Amino acid sequence: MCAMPVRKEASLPLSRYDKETLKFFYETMVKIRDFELTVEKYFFDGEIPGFVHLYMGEEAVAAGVMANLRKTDYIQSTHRGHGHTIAKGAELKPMMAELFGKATGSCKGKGGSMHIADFSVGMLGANGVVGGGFTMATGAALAQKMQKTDGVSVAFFGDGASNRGTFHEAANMAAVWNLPVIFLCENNQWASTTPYRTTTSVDDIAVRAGGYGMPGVIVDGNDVFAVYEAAKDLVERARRGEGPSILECKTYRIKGHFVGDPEMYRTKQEVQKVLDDTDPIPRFEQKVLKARAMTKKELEAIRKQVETEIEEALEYARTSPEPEESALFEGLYV
Ligand SMILES: Cc1ncc(C[n+]2csc(CCOP(=O)(O)OP(=O)(O)O)c2C)c(N)n1
Repeated sequence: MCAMPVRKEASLPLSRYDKETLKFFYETMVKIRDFELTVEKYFFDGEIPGFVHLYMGEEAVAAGVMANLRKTDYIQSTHRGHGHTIAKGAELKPMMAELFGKATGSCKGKGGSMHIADFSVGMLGANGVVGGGFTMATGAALAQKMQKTDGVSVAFFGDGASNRGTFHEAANMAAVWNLPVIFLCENNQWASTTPYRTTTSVDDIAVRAGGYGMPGVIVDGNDVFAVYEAAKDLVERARRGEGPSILECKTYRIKGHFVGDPEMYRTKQEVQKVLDDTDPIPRFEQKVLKARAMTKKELEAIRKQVETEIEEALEYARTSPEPEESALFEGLYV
């Protein structure tokens, strides 16, 4: 029997959250937003090479999920990977340097935005191949199971990627082998220029969980509390050996598909409406202030500290050396 997915809302009162978790949510979301605003500027200025996809608008997903993960857990990211990398705990200096293509970057300047990785924090890689992460996260989860750790793997993916064969192959295998993997859909309503419903046969991606005999959960992905609580349940059940699941977070990307996208496929009003109504950062601020869970002063202090960190990362990246020509063939399998 195929179970239908469950829709969940945040239900814990804010008084049940400790200060550290609240700070993690805010700091992570603001860090992602500010990091990317900086990246966007320097890409337009011509200092950042390559191709850049921004995560802005989807910050609550990365922050809510990663608050449940340990450094030793694994994540597989997408082509839109800055948010995942920051939230998993990567340092900003080597990250920024990577985007600038510098020798001090986390991948020595060879990965750039779309192929950034940081194994030291369990971030196994962003990926230019849409749907390329499902099978790798499933493989990582197989390793975790065989090594008898209680670690989990999370495969982030977009709504567009859910229509690739790799999603279905990995979901089936993860279910058959009862692996500790969470398939984490960031349904941002668009796959490049294509609206969700044009290419996808169902209203909710999480419906597909039933076809593989695993639980599916749907949350408002712009509410960090809802994401956190739903991810917590699924991560804990995976750690207990109860197997894979799908969590679908309904969200929205507020910038173009890539930096420089003329965005001919949607109106400015559509984007503005999301910014006005559901942008996860002001939403968080309003909620914690209203509940007196954090003060304006505390929020301001976090913003200031993030600003400084990003300035330092930028300075580091801009003043770092380019990779040597001799490094071209290092790190290759031959
Ligand atoms: C296998 C493959 N097919 C097509 C592309 C081109 N492409 C890059 S991003 C993208 C859309 C992906 O949409 P989605 O998975 O919803 O992620 P989002 O961009 O919305 O975050 C496509 C089709 C690609 N990079 N890889």
